[in-house]
Amino acid sequence: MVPGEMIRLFVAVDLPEEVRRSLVGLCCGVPGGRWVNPEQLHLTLRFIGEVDRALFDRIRVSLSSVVSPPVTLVLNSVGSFPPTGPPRVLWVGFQRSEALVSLRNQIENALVTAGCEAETRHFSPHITLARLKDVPRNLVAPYLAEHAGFSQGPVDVKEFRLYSSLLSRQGSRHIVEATYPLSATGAP
Ligand code: 2AM
Repeated sequence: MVPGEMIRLFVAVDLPEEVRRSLVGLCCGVPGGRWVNPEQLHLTLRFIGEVDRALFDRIRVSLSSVVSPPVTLVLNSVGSFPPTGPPRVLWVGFQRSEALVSLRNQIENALVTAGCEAETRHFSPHITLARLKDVPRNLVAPYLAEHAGFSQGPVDVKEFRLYSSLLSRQGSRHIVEATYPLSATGAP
């Protein structure tokens, strides 16, 4: 990073190859959908946004204080957002996991300790499959009906990552900035 430059960050969980492969099977069937690149399918735990070098360094260090056992996730729904009006996002959702919420809360505390502003938005774990623009709800309904029975897992999550995101006209590129293991004992 050059001095004065800002970096766009988020914290996420990556998915095992076999899960991503099953998600790729969901990535078609809505005309006009901009489907996420299969390598970029992930579960965002916290979007941080643009930060400067000093805050970036504090975030990297602070996230290493997160102590959590591995988390088991079950993917169990396919939906769209927002609930009314034209749909903008197609997503896969998860069975509620207290362990995931606890991990997310620890990450939030670590980020606030580092100097980030607290997140006020509700945590709604999902994997974005596609972004939609001007796609009417009646084109999305058959897709949602077709995939209503989707489920995948359990999936063991053994680490989370700090990512940077480079935006360009071709789309975004995600770069792993740090990886944080989850361990039952708290030791790496
Ligand atoms: P999404 O999964 O809901 O699309 C990298 O861009 C990740 O950060 C994406 O997974 C995206 O969430 C999330 N993200 C991007 N911009 C965001 C914003 N303004 N608010 C919340 N999350 C955002």
